[in-house]
Amino acid sequence: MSKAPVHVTVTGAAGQIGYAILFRIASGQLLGPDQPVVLRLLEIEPAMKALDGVVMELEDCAFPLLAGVEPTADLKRAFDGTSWALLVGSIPRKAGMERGDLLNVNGGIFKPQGQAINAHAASDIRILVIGNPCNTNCLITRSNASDVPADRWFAMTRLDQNRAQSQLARKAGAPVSEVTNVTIWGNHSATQYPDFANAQISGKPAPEVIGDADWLRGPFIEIVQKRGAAIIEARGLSSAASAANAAIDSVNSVWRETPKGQWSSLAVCSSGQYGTPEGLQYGFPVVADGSGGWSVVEGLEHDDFAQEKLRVTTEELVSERDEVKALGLI
Ligand code: NAX
Repeated sequence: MSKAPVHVTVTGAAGQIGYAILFRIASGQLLGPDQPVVLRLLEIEPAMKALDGVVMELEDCAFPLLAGVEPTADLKRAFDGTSWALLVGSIPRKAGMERGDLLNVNGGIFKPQGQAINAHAASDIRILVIGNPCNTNCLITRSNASDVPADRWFAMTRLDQNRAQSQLARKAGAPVSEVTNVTIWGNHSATQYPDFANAQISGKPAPEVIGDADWLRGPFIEIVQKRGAAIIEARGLSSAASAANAAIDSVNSVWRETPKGQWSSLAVCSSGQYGTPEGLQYGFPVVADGSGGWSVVEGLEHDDFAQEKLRVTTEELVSERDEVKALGLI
C-alpha cells in the first residue's frame, strides 16, 4: 500500500444504508481500487451494539484496503481528520409529523454535526448528505460549518437520476448505459423535476427516441418521484442498497472526471444558476474536472412545462429554508 489512507466518516452506520455501503467503501468502490481507507462510523448509543456487529463483519472480510475502523458515538472522534463525510443518519418523516417538526428534529442532528465537521475534519473535507430531507439537512450542516467552502457540500439526488435513467432505458428498449444527461432539478422530494427533455439516449434527445410526450410528462415523472414510496410499499422498508449505490456514484462523480459531453445530478450550493435563489442546496447538472473541481452546466433550455416544475420545487426549498431559519438552525 503506497498511498496514505483517506478517512471516511459514515453516520447512521448501523442502519440499512450503512450496512449496504460500508463493505463497498472498504472494497475500494468509493475512492478507487488503490486507495486505502479508514472508516469512522458514527452512531447513537442505543445502536452501538449493532454497530459492533457490523465492525466484526468488516474485519471478517479482510479487505486489503481497510486500514482501520473507528466506531463511535462521539462527534469529535467521528469527524477527526476526515476527508469525506457521508451523512446518512437522520430521522425520516413519520406519519402525522409536520414538516416543521421534521426539520426541527433533524436540526438537532445536523447542526452539531456541522459544528463538529468545522472543528475537526481535514482541510480537504467534502460532505455528501443522504439523510432526508437531504437538501435542507445539507443546508443546516453547511450553515454551521462556516470554515468549509460552499463547493464542498453535496446532497444526494443521484438515486433519482439512476431511477430516471432506468425508466427511460426500459421505455426506449435501450441499454441503461445509453441513457445519459439526466438531471434531477431542485429538491430530493416529490417536487423534484426529472428532466427528460435534456436527457439523451444513444446521443439523441430522449423525447425524440421515446416519441411519447404524454408518458414523459405524466407517468415517467410520477414513477420517479414516487419510486421511494413504491419500494417501501413492496419491501416494507425504504430503499437501502440502491441508495448506497447512488451514494457511491455521487462521490465518484465528484472526484472522477465527468465523461466529455455528459453530466450527473448533485444538489450543490446555488450561486444563482438558472435564476435559483443563492445559497439553496439545489439539484443541478454538474460536471467534475477530475481534480476536485466541479461546475454547474449552464445554458440548458427549459420550456414552459419545465419552468413550472422548477418553480414548484424551488418554492418548496425556499419554504424549507425559511422554516429552518425561523427555528434558528441556520
Ligand atoms: P435506518 O433507520 O436504517 O438507519 C438510520 C441510522 O441512523 C440508525 O441506525 C440510527 O441509529 C442512526 N442515527 C439516528 N440519529 C443519529 C445521529 N444523531 N447520529 C448518528 N446516527 C444516527 O435508515 P436508512 O434506511 O439507513 O436511511 C437513512 C436515511 O437516508 C433516512 O433519512 C432516509 O430517509 C434517507 N434516504 C435518502 C435517500 C436519498 O436519495 N437522498 C434515499 C434512501 C433513504 O430513504
